[in-house]
Amino acid sequence: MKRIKIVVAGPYGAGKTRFINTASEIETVSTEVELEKPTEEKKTTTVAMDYGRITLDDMTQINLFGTPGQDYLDFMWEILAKGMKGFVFIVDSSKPESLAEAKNILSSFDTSLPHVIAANKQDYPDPVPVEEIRSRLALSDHVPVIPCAAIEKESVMDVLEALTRSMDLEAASA
Ligand SMILES: Nc1nc2c(ncn2[C@@H]2O[C@H](COP(=O)(O)OP(=O)(O)OP(=O)(O)O)[C@@H](O)[C@H]2O)c(=O)[nH]1
Ligand SMILES: [Mg+2]
Repeated sequence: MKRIKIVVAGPYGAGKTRFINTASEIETVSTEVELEKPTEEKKTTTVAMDYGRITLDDMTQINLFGTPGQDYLDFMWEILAKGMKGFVFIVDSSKPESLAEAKNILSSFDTSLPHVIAANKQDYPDPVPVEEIRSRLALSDHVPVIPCAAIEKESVMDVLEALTRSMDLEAASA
């Protein structure tokens, strides 16, 4: 059995935990704590990591590791990124003002590894379009930007499929 480590990264509140919870076939390991000032949309935050798993076939298992989004926990990014084969970078399409910070965070990841951008929260009213996200993050043409709503299984699987395609795991998932 081949076990492939994929990291799910991105800014605070972009939907990393939700993405892994939706994708995982096992109950996820989470490290959520309640926010001191919860909002209607966000009541908890990740303080260490998320973990979930997906079996592609008899031979391949994807292990998903989610990062915490808060600045003061950024030391966890390098720890979680160790040994990853690729990553999903999640941005919040409902908050255009978060994209500058997203670009900054992306620059601290190894973009020579296979990665895709999940333009998340596309189910919100007036989300930032995919092409604008591409230009705001100054992405190379070969980096896929996939529209996503992490509340839907089909949508998160589209993102993971785009990543496994760019990792050349197609044969494994066939
Ligand atoms: N409607 C909708 N809600 C979403 C989507 N993605 C995430 N959410 C919600 O947005 C909120 C924040 O999502 P989280 O998964 O906690 O975000 P996170 O990136 O893990 O946040 P931190 O770990 O605190 O950085 C939660 O209430 C999610 O349920 C989406 O695509 N659509
Ligand atoms: Mg989280």
